[in-house]
Formats: sequence, C-alpha cells, structure tokens
Amino acid sequence: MNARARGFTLVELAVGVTIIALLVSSLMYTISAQSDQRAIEETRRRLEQARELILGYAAANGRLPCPARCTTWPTCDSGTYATSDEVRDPVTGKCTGGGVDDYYGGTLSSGATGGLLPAATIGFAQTDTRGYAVDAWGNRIRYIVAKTRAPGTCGPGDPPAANALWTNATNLKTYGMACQPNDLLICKSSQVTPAPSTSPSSCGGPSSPANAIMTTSLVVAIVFSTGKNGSINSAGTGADEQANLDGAGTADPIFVYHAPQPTGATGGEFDDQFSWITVGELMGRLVTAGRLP
Ligand SMILES: [Ca+2]
Ligand SMILES: [Ca+2]
Repeated sequence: MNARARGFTLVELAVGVTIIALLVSSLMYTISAQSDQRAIEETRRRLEQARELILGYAAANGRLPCPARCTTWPTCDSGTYATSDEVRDPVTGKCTGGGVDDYYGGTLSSGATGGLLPAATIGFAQTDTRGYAVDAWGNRIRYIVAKTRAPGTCGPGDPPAANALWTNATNLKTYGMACQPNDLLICKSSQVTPAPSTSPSSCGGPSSPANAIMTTSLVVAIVFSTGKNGSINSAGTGADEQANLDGAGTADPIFVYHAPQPTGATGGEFDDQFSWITVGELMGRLVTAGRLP
C-alpha cells in the first residue's frame, strides 16, 4: 500500500482547510453585515418613532418638549438629572441646564438646547436600565430643540430673542404661525471653505451646490443617533461626526448629516443617523390639534 492510498496528503488537507476557512469567514462576514444592516434599520425606525412621539407631545401640549439631561455619565443614576424626563423651567418654558455642553445636555452656543431624548416625557419605549432612550447599539439617542425665533418673523409683537418660544405653549399661541426658528443648522459637510459658522449662521462652502441641508429658519428639533461607532460622549472619530457632539464647553448648533462613509473619506468615517422636525411640520400638527391659530 503506498502513501497516497492511506488518506489525504498534507497538501490536500491544507487545501481543504483553506476552503472551509474561506467559506466560514465569508459566512461570518455576511452575518455581520446583515446584523449591521438590521441595527441601522432598527435605529432608523426608532428615530422615526421618536419624531412622531415628539409631534404627538406637541399636539397634546401646544409646545415641543425639552431634552432630558444627565450629570453622572455613564450611569446617570445620581445628580440633579437622574431621569429621562425633560429638564425645563415651568415658568419661563426655557430648557434649563448648565454650560455650553452637548455631552450631557446643555445650552448650545446659539441658545438652543441639546441633550438626550426625553423618553419618559414623550413615552418612548426602547430604553436602557436608567430609562433613557437608546438606539439599536444601546447608545443614548440625542435630542436638540430650537429656542428662539428669527428676528421679525413673528410679526407685530415679535417676542424678545431671550424668551423661549418653541417650548412655551403660551408664547407659541400668542406669537403664532409666522414665527420661524433661528438656531439649528444641518449641513452636508464640515470640510468646506469657508467653514460652517454660527456668526453669521451659515453652512459655509460654495453657493452651488449649497452645503446646507436645513437652514436655521426651517428646523425646530433634531433627533439623532451617534451610530455603531458612537460612545457615551462621542459621535465617532470623523470630523463630520464630531460636529454633532462638539463636547463640553464648545457645543455649537451646527450639525452634519450625509450618507455613511468609511474612514479616509473627506470628513472622515460617518455613521450618524438623523431625523428632524421642520417648523412647517410642527405648525401643521398644532393646527390639526386645534392648538393654533
Ligand atoms: Ca457616529
Ligand atoms: Ca455642532
């Protein structure tokens, strides 16, 4: 009996093992890609649901909710804000909070307020153990709400810019449907010349194609997920993602949204997912609910 007849040679075994390894890794890759895609779709669904719940809350209460906040990351189990209720001054209607900070929730440099989706206030079901709304990766969903009006848009009796408008039912009713917001910018890229700026408020870049998706006069609220690469206080490492969670002391109301892209693309890796509410949608819902005019 020669060697060949007794079984496989080492070379044959190696080829066999390599083929099996390739099959397994391609299967694993497919499963992982499918699982990523499912999480992206689930997060998209949660953001849409959050948008609907916010609009439903507005219809019932005549105003937008304020963000929830947290002072003790990552648990949020102590401190002033240990729940996912909105944080709001009941007298002025202002969304209250500390300094210029969008990690934990606070005032952005425009006066708009960033923070976490107020899950308890709007009745959002997918939460972590502390009751905060989360995306499909378990990261807390962010919520930003405009504060003031574009000068003169409310017509006669234009309220002072310092007053809360979108989170104050009385002011919204008094000043009415012509009011336009003046805080939140959604841009296509952070990597343009001139750069996006809050003063004057502009997404910068060339005029054509414009770098703005939504200008300050259109958006009253933004809900977003920091995506798979997000963490407790980071939207990711890409420059465009970092525009969405600038961080303690530097938070500005400029946001960037576009299709996902890998590391190395202009603007860096990007996987944040967005949803927003325009002033037209809000006013339409308030009219339908009999809150306005
Ligand atoms: Ca991200
Ligand atoms: Ca920003």
